[in-house]
Amino acid sequence: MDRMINKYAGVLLGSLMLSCCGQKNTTKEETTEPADTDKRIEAPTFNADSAYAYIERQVAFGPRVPNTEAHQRCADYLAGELDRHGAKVYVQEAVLTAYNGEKLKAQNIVGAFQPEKSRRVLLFAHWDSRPYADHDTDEANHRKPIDGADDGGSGVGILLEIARQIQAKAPAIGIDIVFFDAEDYGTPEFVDEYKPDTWCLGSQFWAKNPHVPNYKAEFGILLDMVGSRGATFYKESTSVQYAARYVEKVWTAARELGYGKYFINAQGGAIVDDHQYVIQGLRTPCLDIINYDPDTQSGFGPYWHTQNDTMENIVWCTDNLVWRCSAEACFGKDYIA
Ligand code: AHN
Ligand code: ZN
Repeated sequence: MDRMINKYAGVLLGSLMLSCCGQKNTTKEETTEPADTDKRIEAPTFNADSAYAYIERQVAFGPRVPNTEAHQRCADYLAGELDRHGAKVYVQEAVLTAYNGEKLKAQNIVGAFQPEKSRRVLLFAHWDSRPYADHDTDEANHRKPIDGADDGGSGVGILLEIARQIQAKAPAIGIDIVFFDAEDYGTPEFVDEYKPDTWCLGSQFWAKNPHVPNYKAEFGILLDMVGSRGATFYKESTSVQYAARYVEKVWTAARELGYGKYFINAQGGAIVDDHQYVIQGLRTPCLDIINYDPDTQSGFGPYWHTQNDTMENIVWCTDNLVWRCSAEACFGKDYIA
């Protein structure tokens, strides 16, 4: 497992590294930063067991459903971890209205690394878990919350490990890790009337009210359901439409690192997800790395929105590819160890 999770996350960090290369520096601060060089620096090492443990910790709180004690305790844990890893932490509280009128006490949790840097990359995932296993084959489970080991837990787990590595190897650019709340409280399948914009409530709020005024990032990467056995990542359509250049960097980095069988060189469907709202609200190009298979019924894993979204699926067979690809795409030659 250790070796596997390493490769997986490596793709993420790897991708991150490539994306910043070769861009013109325009602001005063940027001109003082090191220019591109040919020196290629290894992505920070990624500890698989550490990322796995971060997912386990989240799941151990119980389903992180807004307005529950498990949710609050997990929020405190996540903010504490980002702080421990050296980020400036913002906890953005908001009361958001769910599809059924319920008021959700939501918290977007932001860790800003080197907040003084003007060149920034945004890494994000949702941290809440779905209150309904409404895709479960057993109807009796439809109103039960899910563990969300993969759906929520995995992206956050990888990003916490990335946070730990950022602290260890301070990159030359600023990085913001954002954990969005209330992503997964969207209109359940057992409700007939479809209401638009009921998913991604936390990111919708943040995109209108970023944690700092005039927040800007060069690009963003969303991790959603990135930890399960046999995950495949197609080029999500909205990502291709608005962030094609970064999609290419991530998928190229993955291919070059030998993970082409996970990062499929083909377009998948458009998915309503947090990146869409960040793209719309902030005009920041964002891409969604999401486990998606066009040949399955829902497009997502068989455990998706069921009682089976548990730690058992988190085997990291896809190695650390998400981490390494993103690091290479994002930090690239700008990454200074
Ligand atoms: C919808 O199913 C509408 N969006 C997928 C976004 C999602 C839900 N990601 C995780 N859970
Ligand atoms: Zn979900």
